[in-house]
Amino acid sequence: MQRPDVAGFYDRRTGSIQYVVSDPVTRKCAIIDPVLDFDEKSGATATVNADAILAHIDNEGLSVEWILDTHPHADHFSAAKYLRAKTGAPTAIGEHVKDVQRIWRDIYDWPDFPCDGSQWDRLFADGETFRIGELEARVMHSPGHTLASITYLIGDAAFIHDTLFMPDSGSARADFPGGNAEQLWNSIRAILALPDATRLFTGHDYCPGGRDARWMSTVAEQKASNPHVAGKSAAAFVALREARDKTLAMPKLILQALQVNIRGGELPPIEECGRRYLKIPLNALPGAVW
Ligand SMILES: N[C@@H](CCC(=O)N[C@@H](CS)C(=O)NCC(=O)O)C(=O)O
Ligand SMILES: [Fe+2]
Repeated sequence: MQRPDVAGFYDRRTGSIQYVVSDPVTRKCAIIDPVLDFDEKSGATATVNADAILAHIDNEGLSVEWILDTHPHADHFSAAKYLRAKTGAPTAIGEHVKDVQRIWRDIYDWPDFPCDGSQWDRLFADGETFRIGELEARVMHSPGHTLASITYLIGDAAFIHDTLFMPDSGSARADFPGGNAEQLWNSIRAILALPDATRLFTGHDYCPGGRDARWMSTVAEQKASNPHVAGKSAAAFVALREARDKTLAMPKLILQALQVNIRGGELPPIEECGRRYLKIPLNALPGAVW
C-alpha cells in the first residue's frame, strides 16, 4: 500500500482544511481544496491561504501536478484558478459539476453560462484513476453533500471532504440544492468499506467545545465512535441528518461562493468600471433561520 505524505492547512475563518498530498519518492504533489480568502464585510479577496501552500511546496522542494477540488464549495471560494496561474498545473473536479452548474445557472439567472465543466482542465468520473508522481489516485463519486462530490483515494489516504467530519463531529449536511441524505449515507458506507487503517482526511473541522482543529481519522475510528454511523441504520441516519439540517442556517457565503466556484474559482468578470461584482439572488434558497 502506497503511503503518501499529507500536509493539512487549516483555514480558521471557514473551518476548512486544504491539503498538499505528495509522493515521497518523486516529490510530485497535488493540492486539494485550496481556499481563496474572502472578507464578506469589506468585499476584499486575498491569497493568504494559497500563498502559504505555495511557500510550503517551495520549502519542501515539491512540484505541483494537480490542483483538485472535491466539490463546488458552499462556504468559501476555491483558489484553484489562482494556483493554476501560479503553477501551471491542471485543475480537476468531479464530472457531475455540470449538474451543479445547471442548478446555479438558474439561481443566478445566467442563461448563457456554459454548464459543460469547461472551466476545469479535467473532469473525473467515478472509478477513474490518475497519477501523482508514482502514486496512483482513484476517484470515488461520493454524492449527498453535493451532487458532484468526489473522494480522492491516494494510497492509504482518502480525502473524504464533506462526508464525515472527525468522529466527534458527525457528518456533513445534505440540504444544499442537489444534496440528498440517503445518497450521503451510501457514500459514507462506501468510504467505510475501505480497509480499517485507511487514513481519512476531512474537509472541515469546526472545533467542537473549543478543542484544537483536527482533520485525520481512520476508517476503524469512524466505525467505532462517530455517532452518525456507529450502530446506525440507513433510515436512522437519514432521519437524524434531515432533522439536523432543518436547524442549520445556510453557510454565510453560499450565494457568494457558488458563483465563483461554478467558474472553477474564477472571480466574476471585470466590468467596464474596472471592478468585479458578485450577484446576490433574493428569496432563491429555502432555509432561512430567523
Ligand atoms: N457556519 C458555517 C457553516 C458552514 C457549513 O454549513 N458547512 C457544511 C460543509 S460546507 C456542513 O456540512 N456543516 C455541518 C454543520 O454545520 O453541522 C458557515 O456559515 O460557513
Ligand atoms: Fe462543503
